[in-house]
Amino acid sequence: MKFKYTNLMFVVAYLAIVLLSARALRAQDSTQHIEIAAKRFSFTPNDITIKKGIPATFSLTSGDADHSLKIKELNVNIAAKKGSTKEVTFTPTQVGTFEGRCGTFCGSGHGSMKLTVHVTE
Ligand SMILES: [Cu+2]
Repeated sequence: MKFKYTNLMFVVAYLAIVLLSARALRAQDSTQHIEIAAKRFSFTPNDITIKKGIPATFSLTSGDADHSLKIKELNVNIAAKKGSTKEVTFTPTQVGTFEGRCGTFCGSGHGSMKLTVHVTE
């Protein structure tokens, strides 16, 4: 039987597409990266939704002063000095709505410096 080069190329191309899309899907699912800017007296964004069971990286950048972010139930506690960025990676294990607060006294409005994290299925 005559070897059909074009058929082989078709099979190779098909397998490459299948493998690459599987890898792209995995990469998409592998980490949720959230950048959070802290300044007196708010976080931006202040309403974040992440998925349960998928690692999340929170990257906190402090602008005008030292700030931190504490979310007790999610075991998040990161402090970023003025002008710097700190990261934490964690995997949420429970669905719910959780409150995060600034844990570093940063002035008169410090107590109102909050954000909300929703963990969904
Ligand atoms: Cu503060």
